[in-house]
Amino acid sequence: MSVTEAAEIRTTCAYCGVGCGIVAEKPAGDAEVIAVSGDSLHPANLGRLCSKGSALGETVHHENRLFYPMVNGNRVTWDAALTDVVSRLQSTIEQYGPQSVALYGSGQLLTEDYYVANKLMKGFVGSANIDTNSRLCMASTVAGQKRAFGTDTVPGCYEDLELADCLVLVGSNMAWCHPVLFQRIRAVKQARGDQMKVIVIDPRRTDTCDIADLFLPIQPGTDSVLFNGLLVWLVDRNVVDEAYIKRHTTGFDRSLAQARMTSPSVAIVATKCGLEPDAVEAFYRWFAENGRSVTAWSQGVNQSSAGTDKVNAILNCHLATGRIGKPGSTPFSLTGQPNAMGGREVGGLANQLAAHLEFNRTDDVERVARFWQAPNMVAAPGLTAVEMFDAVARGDIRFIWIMGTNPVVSMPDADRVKQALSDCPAVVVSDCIKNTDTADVADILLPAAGWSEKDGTVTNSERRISRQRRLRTPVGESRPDWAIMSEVGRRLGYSEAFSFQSPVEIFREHAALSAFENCAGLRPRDFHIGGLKDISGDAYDRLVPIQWPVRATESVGEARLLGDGQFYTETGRANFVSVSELKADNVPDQRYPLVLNTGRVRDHWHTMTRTALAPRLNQHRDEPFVELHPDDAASREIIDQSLVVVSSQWGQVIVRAKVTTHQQSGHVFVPMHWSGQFSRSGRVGSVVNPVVDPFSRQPDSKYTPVELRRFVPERYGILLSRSPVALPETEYAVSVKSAACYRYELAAADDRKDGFSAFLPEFSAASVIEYDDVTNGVKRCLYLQDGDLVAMLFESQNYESLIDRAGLESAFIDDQDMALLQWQLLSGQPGKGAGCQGRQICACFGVGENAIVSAILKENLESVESVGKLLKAGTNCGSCIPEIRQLLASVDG
Ligand SMILES: Nc1nc2c(c(=O)[nH]1)N[C@H]1C(S)=C(S)[C@@H](COP(=O)(O)OP(=O)(O)OC[C@H]3O[C@@H](n4cnc5c(=O)[nH]c(N)nc54)[C@H](O)[C@@H]3O)O[C@H]1N2
Ligand SMILES: Nc1nc2c(c(=O)[nH]1)N[C@H]1C(S)=C(S)[C@@H](COP(=O)(O)OP(=O)(O)OC[C@H]3O[C@@H](n4cnc5c(=O)[nH]c(N)nc54)[C@H](O)[C@@H]3O)O[C@H]1N2
Ligand code: SF4
Ligand SMILES: [Mo]
Repeated sequence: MSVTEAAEIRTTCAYCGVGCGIVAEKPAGDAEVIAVSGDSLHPANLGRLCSKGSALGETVHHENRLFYPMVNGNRVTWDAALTDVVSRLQSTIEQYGPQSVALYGSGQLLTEDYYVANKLMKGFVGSANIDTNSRLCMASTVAGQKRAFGTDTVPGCYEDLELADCLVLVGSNMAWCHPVLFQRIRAVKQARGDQMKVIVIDPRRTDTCDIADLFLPIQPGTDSVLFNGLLVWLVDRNVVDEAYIKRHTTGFDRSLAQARMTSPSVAIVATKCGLEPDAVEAFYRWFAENGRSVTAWSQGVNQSSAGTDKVNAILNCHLATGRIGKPGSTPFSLTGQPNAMGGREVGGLANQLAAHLEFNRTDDVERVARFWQAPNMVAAPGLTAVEMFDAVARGDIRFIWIMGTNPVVSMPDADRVKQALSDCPAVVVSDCIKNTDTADVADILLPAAGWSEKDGTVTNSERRISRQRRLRTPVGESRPDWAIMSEVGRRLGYSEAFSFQSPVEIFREHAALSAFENCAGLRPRDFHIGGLKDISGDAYDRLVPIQWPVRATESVGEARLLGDGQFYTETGRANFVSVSELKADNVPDQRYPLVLNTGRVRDHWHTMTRTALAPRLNQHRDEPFVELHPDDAASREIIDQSLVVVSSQWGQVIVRAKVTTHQQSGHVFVPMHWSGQFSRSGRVGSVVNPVVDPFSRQPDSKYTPVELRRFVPERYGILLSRSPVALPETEYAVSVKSAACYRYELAAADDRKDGFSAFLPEFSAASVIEYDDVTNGVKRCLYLQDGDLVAMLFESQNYESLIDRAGLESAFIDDQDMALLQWQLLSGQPGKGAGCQGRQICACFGVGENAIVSAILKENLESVESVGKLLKAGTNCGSCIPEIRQLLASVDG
């Protein structure tokens, strides 16, 4: 029996770079829910899953799927759509040259998709304008590692984070963004206690601090000063490995001299970074004392106008101590997307060639051209993401194909990106989802097969290649991305180069290229999976997770690299890179005095095209928000839960205030997730500045000067509807899918007499029962069709007087006694059912804040374990343990 015929299929999670293995039950026929569990055999997760991974099977149903190709909003055949793509591509190139076309891809494509995209553009279309959302994500790490190691190598593996005696987490909210890896570390930390020091460096107190011995609430952007200070400290206390520096590196003296300029003493570092000197010293001491030190980082480092320098400031400290690629002793970059690493292997960025070959290395361009037999091989790098959309805005790029990413939401200065795409003569979007902010401005929509429907490979943060396996046939007419691009390649006349009929054929070619002229005499390359270049279809089917390099057929992969001090530079030595201080040209001023930081929440994935389909993932944070310090709130008369306008010179959003001391005064945080599909005015990309790092060209999504002001509506509303409705065109509108219905949170600036019902054309045919409750100023409306409740609308001038949402939602759950329901609703009683559960804490078992607090009070619970025993909360994926701990503390206090 082949792997895909089995009742259970092993595959890989669609979300983060931890790359957890999943066991999925093969769905019967057209089933819209797939049962998934953690794969106990997968080395990344050993059976664990986080809240998002556990809910993956609930996001594969047909809601909002793009079933067939569309041109200008009309359904067409595949043949017509591809004819259109090819003719627009060819005529654009004929008229304006290959530089006038571009492809913008994604770290969520499979390696096989990505390989074909890169080959098509760089070898055959003849344009290096292929960049990906990894530019917004990993580019600074790629640039920093190349500067230091001569290649983009992640030297360590997950086990190193467990083995470390000193674990430094910089700009990483691992508890929410790499939750299973965080659970692994938590388990070790619990067992080892003080033997293992964990340091978290982040401007805000995140849930990751839950396992921290030391939290450094750093001033944003100043990480280089802190790590330069560490280098100085290590040298002054003789903790550096002089033999290693001498034998394996260059540039040490210059970098040290530079570090002494920015960071001469702990006192000066503390002042510049906004930290307590004692805390800085404790960090330095722990790093110095523990040979087994790992520094792991993510977007607080990469997404910065000084991102590449931050990476090198970190790498300098590891080079100085020889702590590279050794057990429990290494720098470690956490990749974000499931295949961010795979994208780097195939050369998905505009300044890379495939298989870690380089534009600026002798003969590499010619080498790739020869391997591909490419007629139009590019010779120089193309435009990077921000430059690419600028070129679209200028009209220099006139054809763009966007695949597996949603730039109208995720790019900085996103309104400009939206406008540029609206004006662009040819925009092709490949996505599984029909309505996204980017699909809305496309001319041609191509339906892509989704996670459960396609075969291929992905590579996680620790270089581990895992199979994603198809669980069922693609829905509608959707096709895998590699197949769509191969067909375009053939239609362009390159039938042999794009003759791929299955992913394994692409994988073999990719593996062969990695080994092509990759040997000692020719300056070898780190990325080598030549051992897999002749893999059979059957072996590919059964491939077990393996860490590259895989140089020989019998190889089992390598957990660690660079441990021998041999690097991939011209000289074989690693480079220290001199790092100066961030000179931002874009700092807060009187008009925009606050710093906007953006990032992620626990249960949503990026632009929410998939996570918003799972009711349980919508409960943890259900509306776009801004977190701000009580002082910043007070000085602007902003109260918790009120609506706030966050504005910058680029744009504005309206979001709900969350006043918290976890945020420092002067900084605010807004999640990146809410798009125009789920909110009228929560798309924060429109506020974010488009400044980029000079080396990596990665935008700085963590630092935009903004101002906040109150938004005081005349009227608030909640609409609950059995089926989804178009987002009402009011100033504030947010949709939330719950288990029983769709909820819309509304607010409007004008107090029209007819209220929100004017915005709801969907219910014009329904019969309406209205009740104006003058005692508390709430107007209630029930919409009935054929005696069935289809929607309820509650409106008031006072937000607080709108009643409990969870109670109301339960009115849609089962067959209702309509008379009783009408009485309950019109009299302001919540419907029967769960009652108010409060904020959802545990997404796995659906346990709300109120249930946990009342259990803590009633049963005198004192530990996370006792809450778990009673309510099951926190006992599956563990992502909510920090929040349970906070509830225990708050009840206790
Ligand atoms: N739940 C969830 N998980 C995800 C994703 C998701 O969308 N949702 N996306 C995945 C992807 S693609 C990525 S790239 C990763 C991102 O994973 P992370 O990088 O962990 O997540 P972010 O929230 O973007 O930012 C991390 C932290 O950087 C901090 N920070 C901001 N400025 C600075 C600074 O100047 N210095 C320091 N030291 N810290 C700073 C922020 O306050 C934030 O807490 O997550 C992956 N995992
Ligand atoms: N303000 C702010 N902006 C940010 C960030 C931030 O921290 N702050 N982080 C940045 C980072 S690190 C990242 S990685 C980006 C992520 O941002 P995006 O990549 O724009 O976000 P996603 O929602 O993941 O978009 C993926 C799209 O691909 C579709 N899709 C899923 N599977 C497939 C498939 O197999 N084929 C095809 N063709 N389509 C598919 C999904 O439906 C979705 O529309 O955002 C960046 N933007
Ligand atoms: S940590 Fe969660 S989101 Fe990331 S791969 Fe594992 S299950 Fe998926
Ligand atoms: Mo990312």
